[in-house]
Amino acid sequence: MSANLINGNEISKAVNAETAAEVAEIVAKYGVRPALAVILVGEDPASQVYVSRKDKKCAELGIRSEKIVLPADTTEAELLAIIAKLNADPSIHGILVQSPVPKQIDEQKVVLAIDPAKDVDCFHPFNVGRMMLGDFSGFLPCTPWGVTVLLERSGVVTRGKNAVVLGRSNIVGKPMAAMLAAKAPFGDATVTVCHSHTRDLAAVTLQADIIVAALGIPRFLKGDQVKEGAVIIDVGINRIPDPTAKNGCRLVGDVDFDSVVEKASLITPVPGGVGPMTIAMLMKNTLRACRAALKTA
Ligand code: L34
Repeated sequence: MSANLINGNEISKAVNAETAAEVAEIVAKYGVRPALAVILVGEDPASQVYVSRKDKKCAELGIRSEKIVLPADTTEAELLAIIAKLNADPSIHGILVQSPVPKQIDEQKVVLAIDPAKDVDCFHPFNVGRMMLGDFSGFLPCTPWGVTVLLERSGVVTRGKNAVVLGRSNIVGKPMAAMLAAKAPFGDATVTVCHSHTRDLAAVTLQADIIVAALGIPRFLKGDQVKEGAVIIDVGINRIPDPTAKNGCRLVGDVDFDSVVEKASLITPVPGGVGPMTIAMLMKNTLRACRAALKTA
């Protein structure tokens, strides 16, 4: 078998078109424009790319974006002061601090400082807890939510399937596993979470109908670890050296695409898979934040 591609660019475009229509409706009805503050601390080149993509997508959809770029030596107190100001500003509905932040800043403190009502990343324990308890009407974590939308819009049924999540990070693996296992249209799967201490990984992944790879190791998952016909979602975005590329590097996922494509029925590419969905769902969360502020949700 040679897999069909799940086109994240196309699916995100459809989601974004729905968001743009809802934004226009809110502006027309209430005279309020949804607004997102995106804070970037430092000059990490990958983060710069992601943040400017978020900024651009806001503009395209009619969301006001306030991009705040701070120097790499910004103190924790300075950042917390900026967050406090944004929390208090009723014209700002969503606040996001791009991760990772420089090491003098405690990321957990930053997460706790953001008003849960503006936490469009769904990183705050209040929002994580609410989601874990089965309330999916608030914020949802952008990347896992994007994965569920990719599956749904590709016609993949999760109910009763064996889903394996590779990786247990707070931003992807953990919430991904929770969503796939949830009593919900995008859930009802039997979920196994694998990580660096998993024994005989292939024995687990070979049982999987759906695999979500989010461990941050370039081309980790190989074709011989995948069951014939499985659905493969690659969350990884790794930059590896490539002397033939014009900027000297190339993006690869956590899946060894060339070997896995031969076994899978459906597979997401990198780039053009999960990445654009993360941004599309961030836009949706911003809309939810605005609606909640207007009490129209
Ligand atoms: N606070 N930090 C916070 N929220 C987030 O949701 C993120 N993330 C991750 C990193 N730090 C964060 C993102 O935005 C990863 N991430 C992200 C978002 C978008 C894309 C990649 C990562 C993306 O658009 N990827 C393109 C390729 C971009 C490129 O050429 O580098 C793609 O097609 O996959």
